[in-house]
Order: sequence, then C-alpha cells, then structure tokens
Amino acid sequence: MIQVFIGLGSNLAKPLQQLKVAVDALGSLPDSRLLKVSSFYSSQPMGPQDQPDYVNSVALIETQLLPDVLLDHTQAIENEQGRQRKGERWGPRTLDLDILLYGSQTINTERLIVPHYGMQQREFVLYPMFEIAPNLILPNDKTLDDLISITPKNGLHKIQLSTDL
Ligand code: A4P
Ligand code: MG
Repeated sequence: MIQVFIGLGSNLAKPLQQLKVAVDALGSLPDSRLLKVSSFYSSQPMGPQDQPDYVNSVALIETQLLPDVLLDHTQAIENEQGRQRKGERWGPRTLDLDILLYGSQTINTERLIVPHYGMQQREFVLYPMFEIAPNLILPNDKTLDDLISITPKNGLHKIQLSTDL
C-alpha cells in the first residue's frame, strides 16, 4: 500500500457539497482506503480574481493503484461531478482533484507530475495537509512545517460545517 495525498478544490455549484461527494468517492476507490480528510477551508482564488472563493481540502488515502490508474479514477470523479474543461488557466471549476504526493515517489510523465508542481507554494494545500500530517517530509527533504512558516494564509480559514450539508 502506498500513501497518497489528494488535493480537493471547488468553487462552483455548491462547493461544500462537491467536496463532500468527492470525499465519499475517494472512499470508494478500488484497492484503496481513505485514511484522513482535513477540514474544509475557504480560500481566495489563485489566478483570475473574477471567480468565487474556493473550498479546499486534502485527503490521505492508501492505495494499491498505480499512479496513472489512480489518475484515471480521480479524473472520472471530476467528470462525474460535472467538470468542464474550458481551457482558461486557473479558471473556476466544480471539482479539481490533484495528486499531491504518491508515497515518496517523484513522477514525471506526460500525464502526471508528482509532487504536484504548485503544492509547495499554495496555502490552500499546505495548511490542510499540515492538519492531517504535521510531521510530513517531502521527497525533496523539505518539511511541511518549514514551507508553512514562509507561506502566508492569505485569508484561508476553516469552514464550520453544519450537519445537514
Ligand atoms: N497532471 C499532471 N500532474 C498531475 C497531478 N499531480 N495531479 C495533468 C493531477 N493531474 C495532473 O489538469 C490538467 C492535466 O494535469 C491533467 O490532464 C493531468 O494529466 P486539469 O485538472 O485538467 O487542469 P487544471 O486543474 O485546470 O490545471 P492545473 O494547472 O492543474 O490547475 P491547478 O494548479 O489545479 O489550479 N484557487 C484556490 N483558492 N484553490 C484552488 O484549488 N485551483 C486552481 C487550479 C486555480 N485556483 C485555485 C485553485
Ligand atoms: Mg488540477
């Protein structure tokens, strides 16, 4: 079993519900088990500012799926939840699932770059990840602790969830 961190993000069509459905879908992946899910956070959009705030979270699963098979599954979940790719860089989306870390492996293929290229600079990845894995060390030997200490929160805050989501 390999431990894999997956970043979840949504800013369209009831983002909280999108994330909740996506977490359930991650929990149903074959040959995998959902281990942890961070709180849901509200974050300011990175990229074009004329789009709604995002809801972000990070999940930890353990899996026997190979990286590209896992990507097939996460993309299928995105598509099931109405993801439309419009080509605008960093534009709004119903659901984005990023494979942040796949064990301690470094992957560089046409379809997959792991660690995810943006994760070390993004407050909406680092803080939720720290919540579920405070002692994590990245494949490049940096600690989450160090990265967080140089990454401002930029308005990131936990969302208080009601039970009737
Ligand atoms: N791909 C390569 N590596 C990976 C990986 N590690 N995980 C490829 C997932 N996919 C990976 O992805 C484009 C291609 O990346 C895929 O076909 C896959 O083969 P995509 O999901 O279709 O495109 P995208 O997400 O629009 O592009 P990109 O550059 O991944 O965008 P980001 O970096 O995901 O940023 N603001 C806030 N506050 N919160 C957010 O979550 N997200 C974005 C999107 C913009 N602004 C945001 C947020
Ligand atoms: Mg993406």
